[in-house]
Amino acid sequence: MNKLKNGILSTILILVTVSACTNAPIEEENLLPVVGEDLRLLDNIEFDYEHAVFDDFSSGVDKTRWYIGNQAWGGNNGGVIPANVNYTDDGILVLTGNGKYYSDHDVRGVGDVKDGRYTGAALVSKFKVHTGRFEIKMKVLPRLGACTAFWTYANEATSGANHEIDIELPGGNIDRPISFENVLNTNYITERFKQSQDIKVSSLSSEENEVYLNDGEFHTFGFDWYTDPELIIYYVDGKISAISDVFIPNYECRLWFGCWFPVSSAFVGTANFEKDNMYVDYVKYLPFKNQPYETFEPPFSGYALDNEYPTTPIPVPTISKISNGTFENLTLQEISENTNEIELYGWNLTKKINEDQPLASVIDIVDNEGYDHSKALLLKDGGVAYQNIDSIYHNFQYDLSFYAKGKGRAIVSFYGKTNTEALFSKTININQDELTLFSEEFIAPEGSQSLEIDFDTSKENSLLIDNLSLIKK
Ligand SMILES: [Ca+2]
Repeated sequence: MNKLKNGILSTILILVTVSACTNAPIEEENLLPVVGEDLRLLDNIEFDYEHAVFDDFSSGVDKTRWYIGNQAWGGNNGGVIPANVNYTDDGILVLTGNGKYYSDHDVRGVGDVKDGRYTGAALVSKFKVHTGRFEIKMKVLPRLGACTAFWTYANEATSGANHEIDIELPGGNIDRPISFENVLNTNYITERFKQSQDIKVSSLSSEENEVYLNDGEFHTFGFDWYTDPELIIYYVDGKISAISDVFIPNYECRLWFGCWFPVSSAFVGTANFEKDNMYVDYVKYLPFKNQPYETFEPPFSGYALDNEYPTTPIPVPTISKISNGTFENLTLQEISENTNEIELYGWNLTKKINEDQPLASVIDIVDNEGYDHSKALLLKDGGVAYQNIDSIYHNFQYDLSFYAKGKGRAIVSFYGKTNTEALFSKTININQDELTLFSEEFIAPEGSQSLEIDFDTSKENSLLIDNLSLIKK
């Protein structure tokens, strides 16, 4: 490996020397690409179009091409499961992640968490891959705590070889804060020998445009994997995001992509959400000709049966960023006398500081009084409910709606890196005899990282709330 690395360095030195002697302009195509440039192939590299793979999932998941993962890795999660794999009429693959506040219990995990929380979805290639260009066009799962990833993987237990190239989001676990402004590019040859690069994508352009990779748009992510010279060139939307020339894999492997829930919050944060999706437009693999690799049969087990593949398309899902806004699956357990705040599947239920009544007297989940005789949240005499939503950035636009009855307030606040002072706040006063629909539009101000919605009521008033939704436009 060092030999090849030195080879690259001496090539650069020779070019610099020659140009210095002749005073001629450096011919760009002879130099290695650099971070921030547009993606291009190294000189004298050709694609092997005959063995290329392109899948736009227009008719769902092709059984001849893909395994659907049904397995878990790491701990404290529910793994990746076939029930979380779907596709839409217009050929978009929908990979669902159920977070910490998932309350439906209509899917079951295959990891050590069984109740459906922390379950993701992944596809794994039945075909083997080696060097070449790997590309995915996707919308990332837009919340912290779920890792959206596109990776090659070959693990050999006997030798300890772990040949892996990863694109992972959100980034920021090295440079902080964890956010969708960053992407993580990592390559391994063993679990220990790896290079991980954490890139703020806006830094790739001199124009300093803000880039938030969870902005609801499709983005293209990929890497060119060379073994001669040993080099991986990672890119986002056609711009080179990172280059690695150490720990370059050379085993044949499988191509994976999906979303999953890492045990450590230090990696991609905490999954403080109910449900959200990753969407995949296409996956592309263009092998390179004449690049050496080790033939290898990557062991693989833990996948869906043929009858577990999705068979009918689903409509494009609408995801509310508010967890459990219908209150249907929520039940209040007995609240002890001196408890002042409880957390219930995304909702923080508390009371005003000067309220002397016990918490159980000022908050409740009530049957039959909500929208269409469903469950609803009841606050009275200083009862307070609030919920935080992460990964909300400058200029993101939302439609907020909810039903309310009674007297109280809703306050929507946008926060930056700390939750001490709001960047922008709006109060919606509620005073209704009947359950009434409230709707508001919001645009996140500059510096936003999160949003909080608070409901409160005052002494001798009560407020009933149901069907909250916050939809990103
Ligand atoms: Ca309800």
